Amino acid sequence: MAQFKHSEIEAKWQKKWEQANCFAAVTGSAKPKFYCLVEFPYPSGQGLHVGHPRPYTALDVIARMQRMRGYNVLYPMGFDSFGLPAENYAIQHQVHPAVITAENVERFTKQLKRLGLSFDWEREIRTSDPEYYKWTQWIFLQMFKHGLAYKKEMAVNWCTSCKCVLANEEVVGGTCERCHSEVVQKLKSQWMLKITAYADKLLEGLEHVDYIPQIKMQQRNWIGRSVGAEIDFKTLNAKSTNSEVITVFTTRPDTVYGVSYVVLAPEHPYVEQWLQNKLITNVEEVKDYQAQAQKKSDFERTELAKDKTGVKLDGVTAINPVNGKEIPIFLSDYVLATYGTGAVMAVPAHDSRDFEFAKKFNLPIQQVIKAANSETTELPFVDYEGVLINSDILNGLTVEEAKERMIAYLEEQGYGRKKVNYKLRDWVFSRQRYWGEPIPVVNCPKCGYVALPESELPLVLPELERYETTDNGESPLAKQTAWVNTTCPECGGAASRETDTMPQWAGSSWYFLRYLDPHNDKEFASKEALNYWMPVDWYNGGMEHTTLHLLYSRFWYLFLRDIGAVPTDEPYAKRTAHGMILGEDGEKMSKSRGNVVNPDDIVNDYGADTLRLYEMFVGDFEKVAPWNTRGVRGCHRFLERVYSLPDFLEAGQNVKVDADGYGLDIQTKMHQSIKKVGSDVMNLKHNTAIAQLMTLTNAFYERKAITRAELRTFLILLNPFAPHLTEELWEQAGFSVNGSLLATETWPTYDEAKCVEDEIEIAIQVNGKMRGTIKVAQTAEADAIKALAKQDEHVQSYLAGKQLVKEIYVPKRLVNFVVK
Ligand code: ANZ
Ligand code: ZN
Repeated sequence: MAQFKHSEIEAKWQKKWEQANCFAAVTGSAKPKFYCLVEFPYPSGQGLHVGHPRPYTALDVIARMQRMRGYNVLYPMGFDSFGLPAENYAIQHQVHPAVITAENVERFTKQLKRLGLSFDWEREIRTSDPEYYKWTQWIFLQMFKHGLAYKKEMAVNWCTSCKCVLANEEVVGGTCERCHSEVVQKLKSQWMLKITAYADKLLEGLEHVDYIPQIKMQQRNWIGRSVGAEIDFKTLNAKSTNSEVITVFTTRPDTVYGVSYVVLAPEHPYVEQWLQNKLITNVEEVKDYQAQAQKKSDFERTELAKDKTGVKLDGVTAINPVNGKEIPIFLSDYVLATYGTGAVMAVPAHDSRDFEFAKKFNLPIQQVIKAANSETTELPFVDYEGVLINSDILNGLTVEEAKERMIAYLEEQGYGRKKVNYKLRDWVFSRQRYWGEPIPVVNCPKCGYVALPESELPLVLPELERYETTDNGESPLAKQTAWVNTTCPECGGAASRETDTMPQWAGSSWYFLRYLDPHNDKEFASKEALNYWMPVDWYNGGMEHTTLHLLYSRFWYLFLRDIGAVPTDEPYAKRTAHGMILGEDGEKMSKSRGNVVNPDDIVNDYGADTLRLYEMFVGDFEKVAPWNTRGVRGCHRFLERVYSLPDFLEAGQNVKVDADGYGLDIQTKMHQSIKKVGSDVMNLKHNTAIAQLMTLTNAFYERKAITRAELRTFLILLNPFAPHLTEELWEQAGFSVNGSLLATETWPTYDEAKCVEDEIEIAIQVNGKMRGTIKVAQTAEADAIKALAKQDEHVQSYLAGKQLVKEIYVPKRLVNFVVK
């Protein structure tokens, strides 16, 4: 088998593509546009991971094919270059994070270029460039001016020993990732973005986009819209305070006649007031319980399986507004302070958690719904298929009818109101760190928080000596008094700059817009570029970003649309997700496990084409895939076979061909391959497209001949997967005209009629045993088939000297000769 010199070939063609600038996207071109996007990487110190090429190559294959199909393709790449690791490295080694970031970006760029990805490098962006983050700050200011950015006291993670604020990912098992000291919660005033104002729009928009179903589902669950009611439960004895009425949130107002008690979150503010007013008589018990609850996470508290705990509040009683019943009030940690009203009406007969709680505390269980489709109703009955009983005005109604009826009744009587609740919370948008976008706001003692004038953007990061947060948890910027002290843009008085910076998610919330017009210094992108390119036609990224980056960036875009800054309703028309590449042992790759594969090693040993082909062949795109060195070798061997195909050209001259120049024997396979590769790629089934090309290669090998037209089409089909080797063969075979590139060729077309297999295979049996097969035309008659079968050499040896008793023919499947 011929060996090919992959390093030479790959370097040669990468250079030619760059010289020809053949992957440049042209804004305003008359061709139809196709914007395909992959999530840009954080340029970490470890360099490219073998996981990166999987989505990059998959969309590169699509980009390359779409270009050949006549689209004006935009396939850009950039770097999400603000972030924690560079900053932590800076703290340890006293180097500016910009210096490390630049080095890492350079290494990443080299590695990416070696993979032969058809990015338009002219459009590369880095979120930490002031020319870039000028516009991140600009968008923040628009949000601030529209009341979507505000400050609020929030708990942050505080390392008691490093004396600094930690991001969630730096807290491991309740301790600091770096020094392993205890991490406590500390209240700090933080910038928040009001993403909750966009909850309904973010839900509605999902109706109009083509995202894979899991992504839509996860975003919907994350937003967590619940329709229900708030119901007011008056309390006895609490009259003298302003904590007289407990408001609960329920999605099941239909069950209100089945309420046995009310539960408050242990942190509910009324408890404090009732304690102060000495209404509660079991003070010690209550305080103990509150202290216990504080130690648990929300997750631990709401886990269904967990044993229910709680304490009854002696001295206060609630009244069910619909039937006047007096019911006890409990504290229990299964009710969260941060959701709904922090208070729940408990219906043990129809809610599992209430049921367990009622069993444990011996509380009445009052059934109010009976199953619609069965004689007996087992409690707790939590289904919606039921009919109301023991419920006065609701008796006989279905659950849905009863909900509506009860909400109307509550509103009439002034007992409550319809209410929609969301799980979604506003976005904490402050970090007390250096390596992020400064928040362009000034704090004036007279005017409050004032936006920096747009003419002062970008507000660049000042140079620092040290990058640690201050001892009281302020950003290191706070130490830069010369930078902090400024004048108020509104009143001109002395004021101070905001020293918090934006979170890592800021720059990535709009980067896909900057690619459209990356060098524009007047606007984040021109109207012309936005109108031409938006929306992104295909966006691929990790599932782990579904409820973070993907939701954040939709929020920013929907806001920009509302202020008329972008042209379409949604940023991404289509979203898909890739599975992770695991180590050879099936575990996540990590240094400590020693199962990390370095893409550079694979490119050095086997070439980029092999790596690309392997990562596309390794399995279903959306599933995880363990690394497999044998698989890599298999792909390499396939490419070696391809490299030798031109050896068959001479024999190919004797092949009988059709008008396209395809051999009559292979014509169907050629048309099928063009069709299948094209449609498989658009369905992200790159693996089966490659399998088809392997089958086609086998056919050439079996025949030991290939025609020029067959080779030509084959090279085009394989080009998106293995772009370097195919360019080389294209040139060697003389298909290149005056140095024209395969990358800019036209994708072949197929004839639907010629895709149909016009021959079928018939099995031949003698006395029920398989003795051979024959190929016949779809339309062949039974007699002709039987006659052909008898002539088969192998079959003849079983018939010789025997008496033929019977000939059985199963149409289109088999012939069976019964002999004696
Ligand atoms: C009475 C009831 C009866 C309920 C019944 C359910 C079934 P989602 O869908 O998640 O919005 N709930 C309300 N606030 C809560 C809080 N802060 N912590 C824990 N649970 C809370 O769930 C809403 C339901 O969860 C509400 O409806 C309430 O229990 C409970 F047969 O009210 B329900
Ligand atoms: Zn002022």
